Amino acid sequence: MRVDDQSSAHRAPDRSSAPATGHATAVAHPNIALVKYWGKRDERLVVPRTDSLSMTLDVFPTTTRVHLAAAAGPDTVMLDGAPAAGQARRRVVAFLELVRERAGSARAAVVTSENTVPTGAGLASSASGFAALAVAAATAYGLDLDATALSRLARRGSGSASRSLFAGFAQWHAGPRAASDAEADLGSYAEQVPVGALDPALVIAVVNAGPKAVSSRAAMRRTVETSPLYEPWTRSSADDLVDMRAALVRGDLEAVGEIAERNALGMHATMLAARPAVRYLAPATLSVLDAVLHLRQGGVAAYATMDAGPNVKVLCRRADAERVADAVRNAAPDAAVHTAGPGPAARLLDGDGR
Ligand code: 2P0
Repeated sequence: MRVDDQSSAHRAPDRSSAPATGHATAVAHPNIALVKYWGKRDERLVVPRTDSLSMTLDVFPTTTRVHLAAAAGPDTVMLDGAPAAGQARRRVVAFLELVRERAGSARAAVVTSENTVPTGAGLASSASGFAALAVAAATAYGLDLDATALSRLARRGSGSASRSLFAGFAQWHAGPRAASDAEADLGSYAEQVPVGALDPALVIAVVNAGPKAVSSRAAMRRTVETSPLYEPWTRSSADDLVDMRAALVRGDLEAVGEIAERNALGMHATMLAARPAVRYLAPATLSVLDAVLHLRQGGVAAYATMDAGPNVKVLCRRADAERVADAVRNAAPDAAVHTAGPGPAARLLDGDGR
């Protein structure tokens, strides 16, 4: 299966001759937003306040298997070899409930998910996780969904997961202000965006792989409710989105990087102004930001973006990635440094619907 063949990549396989066993395995990659998602319009439906735009990575895939039990009962959720507990388990079970409701099924599921990204490190394991779960669960429960419908479904698990369905670059639409829940749900999905000649790399500096002190879900809620900088950021982010799409089509890496960096710093400014402040940036983060400035002063196109954590992702040309990685290692000697390029769409590895 070709990774860029999005029309067929997500469809359940032909079940006409297969036994109805109810199982599927899917793989998805994380994505890093260049125009950020920060704040919801609807918490339950996970509809965002603004559009966002991301690059899917070719590293840190999540592989998720869903196997249906014969009857109703408690779901089993295994994350990285251990039973999921608390909030992590509740989110997966709530997602399965949504799929069961749509499929008209009561069967319990056994979910086994293996991450290769450090969980909770601001590297979007929830994006790859819920994208892979959406593809695997939809297939196992016999829903025949196209990429757009899978994107909407993945969104309900975690907003950024809506973008991980797609290869390369994807825009997640907030959708129009809607009169009903059904309309709001339909209007909010991601789709792949066209890109000109661009050979980008993201050099990822993991300065702290531990779990974050404040979840992004709680942090964005606090920002929306209390930050006086939030509304102005949503307006400038709408402009950033338009500029970003144009820069991507032109293949203008400098412009893509400048827009991504200003959008991310603006997002962090909204959090710093929340009450109480949400501060994810650590001393090592700022050291890497200094190194990025220094690279630019030396003529290397390098631009930083940070998510809900202290880690830094530096956008650059692939040809400059080694040099950028060396500069990052010098600036943050304790950081683990990875280099990623644009990655593939989420896809089904195997599966038979119920
Ligand atoms: C993003 N982040 O656009 C932004 C930038 C973090 C900072 O999407 O509540 O885990 O599950 O929808 O998707 C992280 O938030 O939040 C995120 P929920 P999610 O990538």
